[in-house]
Amino acid sequence: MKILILGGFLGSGKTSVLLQLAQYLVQQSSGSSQTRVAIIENEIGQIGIDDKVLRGNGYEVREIFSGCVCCSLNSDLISGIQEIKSTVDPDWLIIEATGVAFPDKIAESLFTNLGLAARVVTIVDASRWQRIRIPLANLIEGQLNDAELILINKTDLVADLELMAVEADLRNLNSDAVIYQISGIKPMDEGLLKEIQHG
Ligand SMILES: Nc1nc2c(ncn2[C@@H]2O[C@H](COP(=O)(O)OP(=O)(O)OP(=O)(O)O)[C@@H](O)[C@H]2O)c(=O)[nH]1
Ligand SMILES: [Mg+2]
Repeated sequence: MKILILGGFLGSGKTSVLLQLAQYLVQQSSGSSQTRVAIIENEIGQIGIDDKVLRGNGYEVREIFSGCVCCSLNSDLISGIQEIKSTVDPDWLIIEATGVAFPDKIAESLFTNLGLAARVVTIVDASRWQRIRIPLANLIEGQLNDAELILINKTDLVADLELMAVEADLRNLNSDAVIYQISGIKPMDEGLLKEIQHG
């Protein structure tokens, strides 16, 4: 079971990316062996995904609700993941973290509690970056920790010069990650989807 954690601030585009990625992974299935993708929506408030749409498309959907960001959310997640592993045991598990979670902490907790390795992909809303960068510095910077991929989203809403500034800022905060610019409302580049698939 390959595990991917999608992190990023509220409304940054996690669900938009997740749906495209899940669809891509299912479509990559070869011959008789269908690639099975399970999704965990670790939401605080609204459910971002209509599970009725997803069923019948080869997805397994899991929704976990919690009012608490750190502890109870974490324990719900861990037991939810354990259950998915022992029942569905999908090829892929994609976890959409809440917009106020630290995805690296989730990865750490998965490893400590279940011995499972997870990769972190963090999505950044370019159109709101300048506004939240300083006021939410702890959260924003923490969400970039250990991200192997950073997707700068909503590039359609931002001028090139501002995008360059956002990317430079991100590069300062995480010098190891591969950074892509995307627009979650458009079809994602196949090269990027492959990169996420193969790491
Ligand atoms: N203009 C524009 N809108 C986008 C883009 N990506 C996502 N959106 C819109 O932004 C809103 C939030 O996108 P989601 O994919 O739901 O974001 P999210 O991170 O899952 O949001 P939460 O789960 O609520 O934290 C939706 O209305 C999307 O249609 C983009 O690249 N450009
Ligand atoms: Mg969402």
